[in-house]
Amino acid sequence: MDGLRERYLSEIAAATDEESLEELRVRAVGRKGEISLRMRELGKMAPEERKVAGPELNALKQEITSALMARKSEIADAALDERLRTEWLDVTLPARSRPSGTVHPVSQVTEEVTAIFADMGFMVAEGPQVESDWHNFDALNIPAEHPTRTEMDTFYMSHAVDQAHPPHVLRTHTSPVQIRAMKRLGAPLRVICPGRVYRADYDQTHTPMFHQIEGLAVDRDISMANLKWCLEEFCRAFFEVKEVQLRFRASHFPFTEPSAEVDLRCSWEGGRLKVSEGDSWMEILGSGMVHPKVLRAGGIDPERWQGFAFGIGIDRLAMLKYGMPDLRAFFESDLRWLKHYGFAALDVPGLHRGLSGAA
Ligand code: 2NL
Repeated sequence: MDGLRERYLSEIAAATDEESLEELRVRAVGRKGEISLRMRELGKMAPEERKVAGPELNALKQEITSALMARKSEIADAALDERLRTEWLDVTLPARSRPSGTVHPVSQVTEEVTAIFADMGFMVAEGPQVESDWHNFDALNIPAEHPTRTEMDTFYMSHAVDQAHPPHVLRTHTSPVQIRAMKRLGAPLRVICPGRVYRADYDQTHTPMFHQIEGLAVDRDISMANLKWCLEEFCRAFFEVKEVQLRFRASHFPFTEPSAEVDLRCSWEGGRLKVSEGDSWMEILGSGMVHPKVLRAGGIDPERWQGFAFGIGIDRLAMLKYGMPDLRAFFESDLRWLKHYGFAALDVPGLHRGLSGAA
């Protein structure tokens, strides 16, 4: 018995981790452990012998069990000490002053415009940037011989001329997203579609990729009056002014009839835009009543439904609102420009507390 005691106590003292301690416990006092087997042999002993050996074995089992527990907490304490020694953190180090990335003005303005129209009940939809020419042109009543369809203006994905499979294009406007929305959701419908669009054009005021937002509202008796109210509300919210004055100028687009370009009254003082005062007019968007053929292409019966639509260039809107003079700088990824014109990442535009956070 003494030998047994010595052996286990020294093995327990020598153990350095929880696994070997557990292995020891099973071997000594587990159900099939050495001490348990000895206890089972008590039955075969003479009564006087058993009287001595029984309590002794019980005491030994207790002693080993508490030695195991004591050693176990020693090991845990040592492990914690080691973690405290190695895994420390200097909380007195100065914090980083602010995140260094910024939100691009195009993203900011996209968020602002979608927030305004979402507030008027428009849903936001997106679609592919590589489109079939049916979605980009035919469905929008743009005829096969229309000049915008030539490679002078449109980027084609392939030069293969195959009557059965006309090549896909980089979408030249976000209108195809609205065609898809009409087909998917039917009427009535209010949808706003922001995104990248592509045209083969590059000079001081044009980049081959730019950003557009188009809006579409289809209902039983929607009119130019509803369009005008929506656009006025939009301009008041976007430019963060009490009143605006809009001028509708007759125009032409294949996908709307009648069509109008919309100008906003403004003044330019010292190169800085002032909305709703002065004698200048600035063109901000194109709009009109959706052409019956376009409704039909979207699977909507033009005898029962009508709608208005508009298209806004986001990049130009951003230049106007935030006073950025050169469009090409938008896409040069110059860190100094991004820092200067970028927005704080956590200032999400919403109508509840001043659209751009400037108020
Ligand atoms: C512009 C002109 C416009 C539309 C876009 C549209 C879309 C559908 C049906 C009818 Cl699905 N129209 N979009 C309508 C009028 C003008 O954009 O000059 N944008 C900068």
